[in-house]
Amino acid sequence: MATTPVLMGVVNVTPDSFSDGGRWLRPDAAVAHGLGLLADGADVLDIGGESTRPGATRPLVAEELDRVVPVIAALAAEGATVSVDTMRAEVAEAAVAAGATIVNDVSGGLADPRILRVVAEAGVTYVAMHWRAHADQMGDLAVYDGPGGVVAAVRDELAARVDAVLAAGVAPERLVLDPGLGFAKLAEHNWSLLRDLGRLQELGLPILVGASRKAFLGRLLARADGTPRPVDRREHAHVTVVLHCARQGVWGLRVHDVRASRDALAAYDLLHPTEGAT
Ligand code: PMM
Repeated sequence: MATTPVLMGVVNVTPDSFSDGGRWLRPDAAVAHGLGLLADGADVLDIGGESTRPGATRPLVAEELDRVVPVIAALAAEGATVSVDTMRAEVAEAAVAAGATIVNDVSGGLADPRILRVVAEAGVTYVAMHWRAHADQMGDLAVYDGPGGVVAAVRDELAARVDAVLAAGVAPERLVLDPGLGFAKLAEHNWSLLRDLGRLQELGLPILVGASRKAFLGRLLARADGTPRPVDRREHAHVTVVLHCARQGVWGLRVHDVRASRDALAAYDLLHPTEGAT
């Protein structure tokens, strides 16, 4: 029996994230945004200081630390459950010291393998996302022509990360997997992964999905001339993805508009009581 997914509200403390870059760059603006997401019903706040938009260049470690640590400290002090969205061991370490209890690593430990030891030693939850390369190279790697296509490839590549994460000493009950929608993936790959979430769940671990505001939704809703629907006008399609994921029994959803997903899940839980609420 499925339970209502955890809603992870996104706080991007970056100048250039594709969905909300620059809006919450000042610490006080980021903290206020996080508090607003909590009021809207977020279970977790995911604080990130590095944009992973296709083609993005990486911030210096010091810049990333300056962006996220004060925001994490302030939101953890308010009682929020805080996740840090980072690929760097040094940032994960500082974030945990500031109060983060989840490390959300879009590289699944590939970008900076020491992050796995940091997570193991801290005893925090680890989200390992499917990833092939940094943002400046991932576009060339959206190729899945082996048997079973994208779903088999993502499952097998995630299974290899699970082995590495567990070998580093992270407890299995602290591990969450994520298919990494939009990371080295074309729109058709994202839709295939969403349709076949059950294949990823065969790995026996909770699944987090981040579809919110992504380009594949903009393409789905494009104008007749091919112009993608702007980032802030993709929410109806996204909420449908959210309900689909809830039906598949995902553990969590990483979303920008917490209120929209929370409201939709409230109605969904009443309509599907046998699958629903905890
Ligand atoms: N997507 C983005 C950033 N972090 N983390 C996880 N676990 N899963 C995702 O799909 C994911 C992520 C990129 O989106 P954003 O720029 O809107 O934050």
